[in-house]
Amino acid sequence: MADLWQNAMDHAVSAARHAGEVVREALRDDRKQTVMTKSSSVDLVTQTDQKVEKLIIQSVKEKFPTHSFIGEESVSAGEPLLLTDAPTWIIDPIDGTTNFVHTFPFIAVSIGFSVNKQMEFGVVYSCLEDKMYTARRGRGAFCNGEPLQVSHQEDINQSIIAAEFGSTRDAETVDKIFISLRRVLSLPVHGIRGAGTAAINMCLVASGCVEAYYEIGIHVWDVAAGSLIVSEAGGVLLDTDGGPADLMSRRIVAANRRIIAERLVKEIETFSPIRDDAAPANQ
Ligand code: LIP
Repeated sequence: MADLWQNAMDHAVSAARHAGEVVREALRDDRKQTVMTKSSSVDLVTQTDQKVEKLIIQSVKEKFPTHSFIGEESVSAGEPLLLTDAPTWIIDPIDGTTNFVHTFPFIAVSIGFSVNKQMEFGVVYSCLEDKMYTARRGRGAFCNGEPLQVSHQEDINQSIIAAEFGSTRDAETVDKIFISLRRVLSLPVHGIRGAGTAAINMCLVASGCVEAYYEIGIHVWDVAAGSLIVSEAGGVLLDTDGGPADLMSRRIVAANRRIIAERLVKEIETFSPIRDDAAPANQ
């Protein structure tokens, strides 16, 4: 069976690389992308998101016809968001769609793969950096074939933390986001950064570039692949309430060390978006 998952991972890398070519070509095309919105006026989607997801799923179905899929744009179009024990591809065709629309240069294709609800491999391709991040369960994490190792820093006051503002703009949520940011900044930390894509933020943790990343409001497709890349690079994953990470909870803390993760959790004003496995279709 391990050979089969390796075959599947090799296909995921090839599909992500091809998807990256489609993304770069779309960026070079002067014709204005039609930008649509989903859950809010700032939750963006384009035809390229939809085209890339279709290309990935179609290519996988040809090789692995019995496998299941959870794709951001398929779910948005009404497909059920159901993670079963079946081999399941968890796909964000363009993680950082807002970056894509504004040509802000951090755009990722994220492909996670789970069996029996356990991540078996994760692939994140940072299209404009040409960085292919990969991890297979129990076999380490890599960027363009070079091993990844999280930072050894254990003092949060000597750390950089990645955070995002998300795409929810109601006053209550915005207030909680800023309460967390103010508390973290005032620890103090060396800095707060955000790539604008959960997947690349998690790869930055895995690469040792930042000590931790947290966010509330992400979806399973944003973090599935990155979660394995972080853990295989020696990092830890928690829920923002300090409990065990739950990829369906829409909350994540990814850190280099548990001491950093637990210290960060103390500063986060956590809240509970509707879970991915509880949301009606088209959410
Ligand atoms: C994005 C996430 C990011 C979050 C954005 C958006 P998308 O995913 O990667 O962490 O802050 O609001 O959800 O929508 O670009 O695939």
